[in-house]
Amino acid sequence: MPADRRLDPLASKVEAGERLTREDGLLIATSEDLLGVGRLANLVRERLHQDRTYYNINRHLNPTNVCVASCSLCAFYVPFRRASDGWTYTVDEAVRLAERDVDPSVSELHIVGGLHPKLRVDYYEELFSVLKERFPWIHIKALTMVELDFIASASRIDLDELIRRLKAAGLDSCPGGGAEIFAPRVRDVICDHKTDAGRWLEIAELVHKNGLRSNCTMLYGHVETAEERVDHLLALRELQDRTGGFQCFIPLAFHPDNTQLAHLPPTGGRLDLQTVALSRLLLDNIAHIKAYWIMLGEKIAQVALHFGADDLDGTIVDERITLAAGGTAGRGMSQTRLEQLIREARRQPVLRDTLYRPLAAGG
Ligand code: V47
Repeated sequence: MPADRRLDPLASKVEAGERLTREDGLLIATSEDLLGVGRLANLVRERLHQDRTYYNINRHLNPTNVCVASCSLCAFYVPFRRASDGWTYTVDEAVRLAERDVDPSVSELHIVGGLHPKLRVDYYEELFSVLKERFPWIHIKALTMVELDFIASASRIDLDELIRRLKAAGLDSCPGGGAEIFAPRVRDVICDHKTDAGRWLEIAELVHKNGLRSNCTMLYGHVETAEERVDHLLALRELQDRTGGFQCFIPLAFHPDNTQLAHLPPTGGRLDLQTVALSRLLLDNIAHIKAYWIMLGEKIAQVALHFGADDLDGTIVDERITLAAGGTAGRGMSQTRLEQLIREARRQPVLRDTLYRPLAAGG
């Protein structure tokens, strides 16, 4: 693979800490020189975090897979008219599942699910407050911008009120899902009828204004172009300039199995690594880039620690979204294995909480 000399001017910019442009982004996204791109992203990663690589001890909880959105990208949902084929937990059932999975070492519950018209604000208020009562130390990272949008309208309240009430009940931050790709052309194909890009960004801004941090994501490797990937990242960068509320970006590798887009091939390691690097280089105002091992697989996630990523996500245990779409990485990983992967990559593991504060290891 010959070195791409067109990256040379970018190297000077990256070394000087200058912001990259849309054209720079396009060059990075389309360059044949994967290692050249990776080297640049690694410079930024090491400037920000040296060898540190973050992970957490977390658990996932999906209160329902019943969803009115029917996105073609998704293998997780059951449509509302076939609700009995899916699951919708009562608050008691959801708390029992959490009791099965949570022990004192777990610092975060990641709670997301389908858009179920009967699960309104009072359900989530009760769920979060009972979970907080039961596990007072736990950080509740729950509900994407798309879910917040839906719950507010199903509950006939405005988003400000929804966020205030959920926060009072125990919501601590929001995950980054549902952003997909912002381009309307792509949304029409992969997630028609869902909260659009402008609204996703507006709600993220509102979440940040209400004092909650959130993450952000991009689902890549389906029908989007390199331009659409770059523009998605630039829209996130622009919002972050205004709010500073995103703490982490997660590139999500599309898994086609059992979706309406099952004819598409899964992503390859090259696109995975180039997208991690592109994200690190363009998102100069977001501190952390997560190589989500469940979607990337252990090995690509590990190598991504040299292509711009500084976080592997967590121990997880019961992940259902990727599993439904043919994910083969497994559903959970031990703390020991996460640390092994990080050390074998010649990086230093740092056990963190959701807000990236280091925790004493050995839990
Ligand atoms: O919103 C759905 C995506 C997201 C598929 O914030 C799919 O820390 C691939 O957002 N193939 C959920 N992706 C996952 C997510 C996430 C994961 C880990 C950490 C955080 C965080 C957020 O997964 C969905 C959607 O964008 N998704 N179906 C699929 N077939």
